[in-house]
Amino acid sequence: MPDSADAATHIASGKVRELYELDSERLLLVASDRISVFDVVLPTEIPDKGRVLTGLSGFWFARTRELCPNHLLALRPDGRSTECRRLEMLPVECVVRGYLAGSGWKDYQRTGATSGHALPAGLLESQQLPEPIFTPATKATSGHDENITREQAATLVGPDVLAEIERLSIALYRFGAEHAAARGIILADTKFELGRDPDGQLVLGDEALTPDSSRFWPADGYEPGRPQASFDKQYVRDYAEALGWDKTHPGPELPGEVVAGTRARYVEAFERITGIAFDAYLADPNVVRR
Ligand code: PZK
Repeated sequence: MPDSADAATHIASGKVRELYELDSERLLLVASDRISVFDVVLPTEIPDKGRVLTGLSGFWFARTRELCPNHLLALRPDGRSTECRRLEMLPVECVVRGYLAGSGWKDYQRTGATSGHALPAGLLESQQLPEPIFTPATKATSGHDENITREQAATLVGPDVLAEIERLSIALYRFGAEHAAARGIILADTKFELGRDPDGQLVLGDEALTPDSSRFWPADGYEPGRPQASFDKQYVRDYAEALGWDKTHPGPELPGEVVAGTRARYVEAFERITGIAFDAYLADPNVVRR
């Protein structure tokens, strides 16, 4: 357990994060340095990856609070732990897609639509959509996200809440994508998790607009008609594929140069997006909130 979670009760584990209870109203979200590729957590960690993701989320939370209130209370001095308000999370994952990738591209190829959004014919893989679209999902029993229809989402949260989380999600995505684009990063798609505070207000929780909750592509070299390089994980994917790994557990150990190159890409994403030196974040994580 991280020092910062001393005396806190562990309540959940994600693939690369841990969640602790601080008291009845507050949780501690701790981002590890674990990395998952092709849905498998590798045995080798990427130093500071958890700090980069925590700092990026803190940066976005500070800058989007007028668009949507969020759960952030404080960033701990370790740079990887977020104290947050405990929410009643909604059973719907709020995915926004600005580009056609992943399951959005798969659904489009099969049906010409994704989550009920009829799309123009002839779109290419990775192509920008005419407008960002909201494509809700749920955590399936497999632990994997599964796209659901608007009707299914409306059944889960009600039509009024669905309309509101769609509006909030698209506004947050547009803000993030515009900011990232100005810094040479395409935010292809992203997933938000919203919940309700004790007053019943909708609040943004979890991590937000990070490379683990989004597809970040370098704008440099972007070309529709093929899959795009991942800003953060491409060295790891290339290395793992070159090994002939079959993408099942356990994943391969990473050599030092792949670790160093990948860490550098995470730090570069942090510095490009925030405009803040990563060393300044390490010295005081709350620099991202000012
Ligand atoms: C919450 N998760 C996902 C994250 C895990 C699991 N503010 C909140 N209030 C209530 N619940 C959550 C949050 C947040 N964030 C988030 N599950 C519940 C998750 C990290 C590690 F194991």
